[in-house]
Amino acid sequence: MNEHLRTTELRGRGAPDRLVVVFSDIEMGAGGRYDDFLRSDFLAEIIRGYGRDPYRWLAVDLVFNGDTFDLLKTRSRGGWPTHVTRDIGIDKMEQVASAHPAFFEAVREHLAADPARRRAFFVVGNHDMELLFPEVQAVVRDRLGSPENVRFPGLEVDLGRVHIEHGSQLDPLFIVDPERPFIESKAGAKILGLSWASVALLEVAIPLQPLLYHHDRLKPKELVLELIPEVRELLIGEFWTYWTRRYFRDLVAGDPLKSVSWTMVKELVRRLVSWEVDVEMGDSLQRRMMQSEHFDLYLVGHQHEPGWWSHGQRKVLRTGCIRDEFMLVERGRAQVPINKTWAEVYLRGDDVVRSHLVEHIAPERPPGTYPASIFEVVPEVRERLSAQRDAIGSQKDAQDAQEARERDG
Ligand SMILES: [Mn+2]
Repeated sequence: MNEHLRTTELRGRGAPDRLVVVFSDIEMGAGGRYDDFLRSDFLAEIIRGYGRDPYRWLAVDLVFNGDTFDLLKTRSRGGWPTHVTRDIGIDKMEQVASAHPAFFEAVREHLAADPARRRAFFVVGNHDMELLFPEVQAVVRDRLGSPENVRFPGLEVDLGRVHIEHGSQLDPLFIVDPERPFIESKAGAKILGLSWASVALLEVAIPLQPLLYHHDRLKPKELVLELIPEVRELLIGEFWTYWTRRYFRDLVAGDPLKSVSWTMVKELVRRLVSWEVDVEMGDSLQRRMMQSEHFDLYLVGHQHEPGWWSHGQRKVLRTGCIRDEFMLVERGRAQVPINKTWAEVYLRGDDVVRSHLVEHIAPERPPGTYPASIFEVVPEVRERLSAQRDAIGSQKDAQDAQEARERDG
């Protein structure tokens, strides 16, 4: 038959029968000033809203798309162990759950009010990889009243023609082997197979939490480092000590591939601190979206910056974070809370009818849970810097001199 005589069916979508609400990077911690999202009562109210008009006529799925819990920054066993066993995972999850009863209460009520048409999904991110342990999942499920409709799909989930993943698997710093999430320690324990960047954060950056907990929430990162250059110097020095120590360990073990330079450490710190993953992440998802008609919508988080890319009826939505972040203005004289964004996706069967980002003004962070000035850390940072110089000084000076020679020559 002549192709040109074939009809092209006009396929409308009709009214939605399901709403999928997607939150990422809530990063609830163990409470107190180091907790990056204290206002779970605010989030609880948002969740309750999805059980009321005009949504209650729809099936409503809640998807927590990674870094829901900030287990990475939660202390256990008096520090931040890099060998994360099941028991350490349980301990951290219990601490976070105890600090955020309002969140668990709201999700629990949401599911219980219409169990046949409501589900909650917890996708794993790089701050809550512990959720891969069934026993850590059990802690969450238990706090939600152990309903059937709480799901732990792992690193990604597809709901109809919607693909959802946190985004850390698209980030070379945080990618883990999905086939091998657990590894065995020398002592024979089952531990999380953390990425090298997560290990470096646990060993170097997170222990600086008492000093820099709030600076980590500020944007733009480059301005923070420009206003307090001592912070950049401290970070580079700490990572330098860390990488060179590891370098010498591996050198003794005879690994010829390991070599570290001051320039390389500076580059690593720049990547870790200023979070420039935009290009790689955005590109790969956009390519998939444009090249395949398998999914109508791709949802991603991780980068703490909302984004929207479309190609006709298909799109990529990047949700911003729910954790508290602030925009530094007037050379550090003021900080403005950054609005929260998440995604709403309306489906009919497996097809996406429409989707969009929702923006909400940030709830107030309780007084006393952030420093009065971002500059108040300067004296202590300077003190640590001079201790650091004493420890690594000659080595670092030699590298600097070498680099200067290379530049000039
Ligand atoms: Mn993340």
